[in-house]
Amino acid sequence: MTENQPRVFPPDFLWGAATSSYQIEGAAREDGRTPSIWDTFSHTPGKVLGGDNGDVAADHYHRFREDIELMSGLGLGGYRFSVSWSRVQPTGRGPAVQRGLDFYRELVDGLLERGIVPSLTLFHWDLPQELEDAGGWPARETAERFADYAALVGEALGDRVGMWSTHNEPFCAAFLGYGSGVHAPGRTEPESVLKAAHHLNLSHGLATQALRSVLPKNTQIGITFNPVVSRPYSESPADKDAARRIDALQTRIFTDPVLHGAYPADLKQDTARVSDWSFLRDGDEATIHQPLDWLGLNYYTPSVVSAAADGDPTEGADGHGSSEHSPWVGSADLVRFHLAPGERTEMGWVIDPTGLSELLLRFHREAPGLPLYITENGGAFEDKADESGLVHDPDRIAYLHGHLGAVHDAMAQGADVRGYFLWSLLDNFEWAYGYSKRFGMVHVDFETLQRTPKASARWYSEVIAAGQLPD
Ligand code: GCO
Repeated sequence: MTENQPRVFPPDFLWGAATSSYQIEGAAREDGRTPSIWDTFSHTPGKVLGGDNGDVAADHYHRFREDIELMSGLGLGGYRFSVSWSRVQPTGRGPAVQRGLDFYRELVDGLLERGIVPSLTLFHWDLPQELEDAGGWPARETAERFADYAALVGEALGDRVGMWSTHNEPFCAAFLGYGSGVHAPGRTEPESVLKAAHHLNLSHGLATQALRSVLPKNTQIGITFNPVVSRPYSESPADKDAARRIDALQTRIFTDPVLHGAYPADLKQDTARVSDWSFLRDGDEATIHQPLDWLGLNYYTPSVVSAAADGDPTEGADGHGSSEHSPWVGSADLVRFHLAPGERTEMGWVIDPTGLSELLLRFHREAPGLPLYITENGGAFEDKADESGLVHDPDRIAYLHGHLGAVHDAMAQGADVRGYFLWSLLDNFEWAYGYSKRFGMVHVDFETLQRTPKASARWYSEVIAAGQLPD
């Protein structure tokens, strides 16, 4: 793109917004829904800031029609949501609960009536507690139960949903749930992390096969990752190797088997102290390596990594580049995360759109011909409302402007990017941070549950209508 040329997006570019079931639905015990691991975790004292939980959240379960009107009013072309497994299959086994499926049928029909493309994610971390009690993702059987669940949802919604994702960020489910313990179920077992990662991969392959057997042939099936943009703190060999380790542990542990059909050798070497990988059975990698129709990439911030000097505090990460004092698995004594200089969001994540271009171009090269979607990108900022209740959020607008510019840059270099889902449609339950961090382009008053579009929603709506970025 030469200077001063408008940054125009293709007319069929899918402009969307994203949410997830536990973060917005509420209705935690209605119509047959049973506790997920996030219900258990959020009700465990000390696990979530302020003791917040998703019992009510944004009450999307009861207000989804209002939310669809909001989306339509903003001119959104797509809505990425996830299905609550324990709402549609309460024990994680056996028959589906029709009232649970009916909610998603009504949601999808409402979206289609408004010309909004539903993008369905089967799993966004809210595992039925009963399956966790039986071992959770470290247990191979959970992968098999996931395939059954996928078939149930596929049979119920396959006639009206064309875009499916098996998982959202399996890294977080495995590493933060079973390693650092900052996410549900809050376990800190190094080998369980690797078993969970593998069984999440295996469940993706099994579920993709199950979906292919019940869905119309032209259905688009993908998966969503939050690959690390892992940058060495210096050019030293030790720091470069630390960046490689994190790339293996956070990204290639998922993308290599899914995209290329084998786990990376360096990962197995790096984790040999923790596991002999005997949980990996013959044929598993071939099962994981199912043909994909699209790849979802979530991006917020890059990571800066160095070798841990002696006595460095062991630092982990929350999956998006910031560091929290929590043990890594397999490399805890080998890497240190640094918070890069620069402006940062309320999450402490440095704002650096170049990482998004880098990520898109990496997978454009690594998986040529595979359509890419940014399935999450956005920022938490300290929102202030004026006397009329309108939130003026120039920081969020600047964040979105910069990152959409990075998307356009990558597309100008050949990346086949088909759409962008802003995180998030609504302020919502931000996991261990509870409701203290607001990512929504629509403000939610969690007392009254009133929705009020922020200035960023109007800005995004104008970008969608124009099909191009303002200068
Ligand atoms: C993730 C999850 C979202 C988060 C968002 C902000 O990417 O971690 O998919 O549920 O809320 O990313 O952290």
